[in-house]
Amino acid sequence: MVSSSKSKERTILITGAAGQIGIELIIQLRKRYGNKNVIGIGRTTPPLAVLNQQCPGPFYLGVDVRKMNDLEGILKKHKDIDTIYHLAAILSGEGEKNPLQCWDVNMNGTLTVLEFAKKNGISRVFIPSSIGAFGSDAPRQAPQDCAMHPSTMYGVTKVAGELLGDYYAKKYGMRVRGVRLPGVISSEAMPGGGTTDYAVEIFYEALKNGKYECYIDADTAMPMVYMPDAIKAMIDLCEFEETENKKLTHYCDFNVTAFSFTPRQLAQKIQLFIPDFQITYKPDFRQKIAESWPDNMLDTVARQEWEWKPSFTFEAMVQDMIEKLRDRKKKQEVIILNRKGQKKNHKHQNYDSSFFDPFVIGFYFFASFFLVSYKVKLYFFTMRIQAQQLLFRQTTFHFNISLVQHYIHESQRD
Ligand code: AKB
Repeated sequence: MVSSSKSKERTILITGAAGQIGIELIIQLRKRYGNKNVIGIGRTTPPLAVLNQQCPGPFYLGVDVRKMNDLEGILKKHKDIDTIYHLAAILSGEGEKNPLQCWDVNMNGTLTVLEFAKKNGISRVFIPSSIGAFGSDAPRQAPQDCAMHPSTMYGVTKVAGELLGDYYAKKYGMRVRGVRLPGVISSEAMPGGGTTDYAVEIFYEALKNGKYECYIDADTAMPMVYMPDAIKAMIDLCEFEETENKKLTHYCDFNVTAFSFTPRQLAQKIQLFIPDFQITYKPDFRQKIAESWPDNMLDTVARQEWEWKPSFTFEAMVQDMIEKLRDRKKKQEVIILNRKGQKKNHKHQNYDSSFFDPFVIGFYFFASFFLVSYKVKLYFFTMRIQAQQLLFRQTTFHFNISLVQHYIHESQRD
């Protein structure tokens, strides 16, 4: 699926590797360079079960990209790291809820990763930017080069991230590259905290409940790309070898997109597969963010300079998403034998396939066993305490009686 062929051995570090893009990038890179040569890191979220099912390999949790020591700790274990895909970031919607945290994670994370790479001779660094880098003064069809005045903290960090990457490329001769991604639609991991997330959620809700309440207005257009193409863009640009005749004129800010649509247009395409699907609209704070972004991006420079070309059209993406999610839903049918030994099909509503992993089932089994035995132990413990209390009360009672008897006896003697 990625057009350029594997040319060299690599050892690759991916930050934010359990995220929406990270999980699919790590799978593709492991298929290409070998499981043990692609190292995933994240802070708190463990990767989906699909990663271990398809390509098990090194993955470290509890690594903070803002901390040089954390990154050096990983380098001590994997000395040959020569490439970094830095995906750890807080997205636009979440960033507006907590702008300072967004600045901290996105800026200090990017700066630390670049410094870490420079200090340790890791010359290839890929840092994705976003449509969010544009502001409302950009043309509705945003060209490659125009004034960048974003109105979100996420956008501010994306423009600054592009400039920082360019700086390290020019000043230190490092191979820092990046694309401005539009909304990314994917069938594996859910996005989290973005403005374009609706374009993924809608598929899950359409298949699960037949309806969706959209937080973006019916006619607000945003550019989008399907995950396989987004991954292809990232790997292709990172791998692109410049020659005398083919030089890149940009580093970290290539516009890349596949199509643009509104929620209404997406709902109409979904209705071709699920005719009863209903969409309603209840715009929230993300509507303002969406309005401040261009309707589309012009990616002619990426197409000319490193031959970027998406393979999924809007229609093909919708069909593929529906097929993939339907297929996943089918595989999650739990087959339960009834008393007569006949099969009974129960559709499981949860899309997270990890729920049915043998490992997870084992975990549930042991957890229930421990809970039950703990409860039984607690029951006997309470019974014992109650028995002891009874014994104590009885002893005190007898003691008191004998005391009274003693006094009566003494007073009679007197
Ligand atoms: C977001 O919505 O914040 C991201 C993006 C377009 O960068 N998906």
